[in-house]
Amino acid sequence: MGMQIGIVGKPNVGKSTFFNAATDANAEIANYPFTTIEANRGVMYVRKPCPCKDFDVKCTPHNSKCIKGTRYVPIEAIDVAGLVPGAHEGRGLGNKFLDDLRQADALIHIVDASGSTDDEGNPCSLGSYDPILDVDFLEKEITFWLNGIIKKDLDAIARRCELEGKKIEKMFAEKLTGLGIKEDHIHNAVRSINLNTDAPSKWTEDEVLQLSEYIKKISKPMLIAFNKCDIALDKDIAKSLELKKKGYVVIPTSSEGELALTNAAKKGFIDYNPGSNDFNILKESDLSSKQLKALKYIKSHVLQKYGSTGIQKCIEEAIEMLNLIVVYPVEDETHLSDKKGRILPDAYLMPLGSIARDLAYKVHTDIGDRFIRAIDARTHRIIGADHELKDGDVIRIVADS
Ligand SMILES: Nc1nc2c(ncn2[C@@H]2O[C@H](COP(=O)(O)OP(=O)(O)OP(=O)(O)O)[C@@H](O)[C@H]2O)c(=O)[nH]1
Ligand SMILES: [Mg+2]
Repeated sequence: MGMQIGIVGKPNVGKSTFFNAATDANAEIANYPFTTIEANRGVMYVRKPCPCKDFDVKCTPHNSKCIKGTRYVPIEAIDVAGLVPGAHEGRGLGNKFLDDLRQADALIHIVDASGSTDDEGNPCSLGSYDPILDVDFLEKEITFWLNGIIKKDLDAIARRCELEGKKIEKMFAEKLTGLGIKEDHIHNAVRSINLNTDAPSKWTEDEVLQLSEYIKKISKPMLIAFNKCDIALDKDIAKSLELKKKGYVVIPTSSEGELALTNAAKKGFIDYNPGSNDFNILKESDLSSKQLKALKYIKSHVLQKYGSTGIQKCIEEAIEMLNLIVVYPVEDETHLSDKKGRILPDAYLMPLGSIARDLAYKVHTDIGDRFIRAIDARTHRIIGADHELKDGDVIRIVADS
């Protein structure tokens, strides 16, 4: 299963706009809360230097794209319904929508930095709502949601631990695998909070909440997209400093700007690459004065002011936060091809620390089970199952037939 990034936030902040701008999808966008009810899924792309350059070959990507030597590696995005204060208790569209985030490996929290939506996502006048408030509320909702999941299982788990002598870390990890939690995560949490593993039924509410907080930090790392930066007042954008001081990564974004630019590029009006700090107008005569004005506004109020629309930067920061590397499996290390003769066909995102055997399992369970050895196509060296992979590795797996 691949990696997934959740796009979260209160209603009407631009989650679906961000999602459409980042993915190529066409989710509904509107200026009122709860436009999105069912989650939208799509594919975003992370940019990496394609190994085709180093090997001086022409690649034929299959699961990804290569444009002028830059590989666009896929990662799934999920755009969920807006969350309001009390969502974990079922307020707004509530709990089910938090459950859409179970599989997410990281979260991009879309905040309306322009302060033009209130705590429930209703439109209000520009700059009248403090965007900082959104951050604390969302953290709380996610912690309480996880706390609910943990508490629900705790009684049964505690009983079995105490009666049958089962290990609490192991049982919890099994319960929470769907959240990407591993046994050593729980082990570290239990140690740092100083929980008594022999008597989990005696853990206090507060201790369980601390455990939830800890689990949230490791299982749902979050970065903040300070969205609507195209209209946000400088006094509100400046508040990102407060958040940075607290340790958050904050990126100013204009999802609407990115969407406008990618649409204009698709129609051939402009030459623009996502992530770039500029674009060229190709056919000025084809543009209405309104369109021209909008493009110029994005150039001066977004690209020149913030260096980009921020969308690509968010995706890349999320990958950074997750410590992911990109690895290219091939079946023939001389031609760098698969059975069908495609050159450097697939690019996989994997956690830093992954070993050759992990890659084999990612290609196919069967290949993992029958792993004999691997070959590093860059060095032609034979590597073993436990060899740690590096970013950009091109690897042939040899499996027993
Ligand atoms: N100025 C500006 N407006 C934006 C931006 N991003 C989104 N909007 C506007 O904000 C409103 C809400 O956008 P959506 O993408 O539907 O927001 P959402 O968070 O998905 O909303 P729900 O699905 O209702 O929770 C729309 O009117 C968008 O056009 C932005 O970067 N700048
Ligand atoms: Mg939406």
